[in-house]
Amino acid sequence: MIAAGLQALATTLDRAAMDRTEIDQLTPQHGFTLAQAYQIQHASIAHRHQRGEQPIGIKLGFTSRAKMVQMGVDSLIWGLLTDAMLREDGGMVDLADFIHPRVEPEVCFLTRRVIDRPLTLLEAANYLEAVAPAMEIIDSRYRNFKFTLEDVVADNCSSAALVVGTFSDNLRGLLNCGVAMRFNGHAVQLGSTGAILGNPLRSIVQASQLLTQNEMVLPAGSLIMAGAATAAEALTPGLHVSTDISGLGRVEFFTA
Ligand code: OOG
Repeated sequence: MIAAGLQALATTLDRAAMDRTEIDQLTPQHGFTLAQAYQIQHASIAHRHQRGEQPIGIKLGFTSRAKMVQMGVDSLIWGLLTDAMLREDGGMVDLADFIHPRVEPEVCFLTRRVIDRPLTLLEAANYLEAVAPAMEIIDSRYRNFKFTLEDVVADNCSSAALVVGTFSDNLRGLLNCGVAMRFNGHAVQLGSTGAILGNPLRSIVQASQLLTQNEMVLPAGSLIMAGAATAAEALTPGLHVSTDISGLGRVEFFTA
């Protein structure tokens, strides 16, 4: 597919996100490669930057078996985060901002040093300032939340919003922390941080490799969302949504 075609698909996805309207999957009609899907993703996020949104970091997806099984996809993916996606810890999230939002429990890292080369697992913690419990709100722009790997990558990996809790420096205690996501106090997903690549610090290693392959540099002070520890849950209005991660604390929001 030629560059103009990729640009047109990027505009279609950006509009679907801005207008909160679902669209048909793109690959059946337009058939693009994974490398082209990332070009579409970057062109689509460039529209956001042109509107004044600031880059704040990156997210990884499908870093846990639970998520791969839920969505029928088996490769790690990554997307770009902007400041307009941030929601307040403890605040109200208006579901009118989304098409068919789902929430998933994650850990979020804050980087301390620029990441400009592939890191080893031993090095990863030295590049980090802090870690926080977090939740990601995903909102596929595709009808019925159904997609191929190429489709979801082009759609910035379903990124829609994120809520980040309080940062701490507990960076080396993340191997097997209990994760409990609750709706109105009832557990809806239970898991462990170990579900994220066996050790969430591996998401830093993966992120550093992906960035280097794409000749991108992640500035110090960036966020890295490590990917969901459990399957995602559909959001409805009137919920108090909380995630507790042992050793990291709680992150929460309300839906309207
Ligand atoms: C794609 C995004 C997956 C994760 O944490 O695994 C993801 C999706 O499920 O729509 O963000």
